[in-house]
Amino acid sequence: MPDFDLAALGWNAELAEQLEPGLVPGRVTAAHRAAYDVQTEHDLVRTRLPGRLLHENADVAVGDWVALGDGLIRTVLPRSSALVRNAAGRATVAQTLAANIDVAFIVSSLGPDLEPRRIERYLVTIWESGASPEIVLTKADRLEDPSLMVAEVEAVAPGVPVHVVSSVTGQGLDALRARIQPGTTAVLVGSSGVGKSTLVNRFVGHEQMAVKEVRADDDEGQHTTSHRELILLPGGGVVIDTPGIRELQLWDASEAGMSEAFSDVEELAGECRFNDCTHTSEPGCAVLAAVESGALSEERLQSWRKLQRELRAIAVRHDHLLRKEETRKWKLIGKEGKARARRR
Ligand SMILES: Nc1nc2c(ncn2[C@@H]2O[C@H](COP(=O)(O)OP(=O)(O)OP(=O)(O)O)[C@@H](O)[C@H]2O)c(=O)[nH]1
Ligand SMILES: [Mg+2]
Ligand SMILES: [Zn+2]
Repeated sequence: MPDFDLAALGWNAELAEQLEPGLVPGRVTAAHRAAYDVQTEHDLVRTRLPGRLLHENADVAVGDWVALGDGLIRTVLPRSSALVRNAAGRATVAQTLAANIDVAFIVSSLGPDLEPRRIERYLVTIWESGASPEIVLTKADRLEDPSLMVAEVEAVAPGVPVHVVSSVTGQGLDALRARIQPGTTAVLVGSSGVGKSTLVNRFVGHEQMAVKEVRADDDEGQHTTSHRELILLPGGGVVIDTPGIRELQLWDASEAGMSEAFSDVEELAGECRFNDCTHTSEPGCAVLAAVESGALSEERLQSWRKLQRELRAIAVRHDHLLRKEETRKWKLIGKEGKARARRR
């Protein structure tokens, strides 16, 4: 008899098919510096990657389904979705924030820190991940009427549900909780101090996650949550709490994410008279016409351009790295070839 039903964490027949016989399946619930916590049918085990996978720079993230053998992670099962960013402070290194997620909540607090531009950036990455984005505006108790701010957020998130909640008064919490169905996984992302862990605690019913102590001058300072953690909620559904991130750097494969996140702008661009319209001064430009009429804000157009430029720059950097890697390989082959020639 298993002690723990993996189906509660989302284990299903499709995943079971991918499992090599003899290996033990489990889901990564926490990632530490060089160790992972994995929930199996019998235990919550602290494990790590064997040398071979470390050498291959295997990418293991919270939310991954893995197969254990002799207590070590032998394989990472194929992901249904993955939230990937360019690692902070690294030129071009992909970092998976969470894997196998169904819903990604972008958490932002209502108040002076609310930044539509930051939300746009999150949306690109989430649309790209394969999960559905939803926006959570917290600390509604601090405002008399959040409707203007909500409208501002809705304007940068076409087709994305927006929840207004308060962990203090309980406003909107039931509706939000209902979005995390049994067997599905949600991830909470957003700046530090916006109330992600407080939400998790409200859903769990006790202080599972440490939260920041209330201060008078509050908000977005020190990080409280230090590592990503996967939590099974009472009543079903899984949530991944993450440490606040200051800036989300796009990863290069965000093209599809861009067209989803900026579907309104791209739709307009499709109506321009010229196929190769640059939306700067061309006659018959539907994008410029929309800005003129006020249907599209100038800021959103600028933001679309800025993110596109960023993606192009990242693509160029990746090409460059790829070429360097190829040259290195060719040099190695060259050396081997010479050595072989000498032996002959
Ligand atoms: N007024 C008010 N304060 C809240 C609400 N939700 C959270 N807070 C407070 O905001 C502070 C930060 O909350 P946390 O839950 O630690 O924030 P976090 O997003 O998990 O932060 P990191 O772990 O650093 O990323 C705490 O002092 C909470 O008590 C809310 O709905 N209303
Ligand atoms: Mg936290
Ligand atoms: Zn145009």
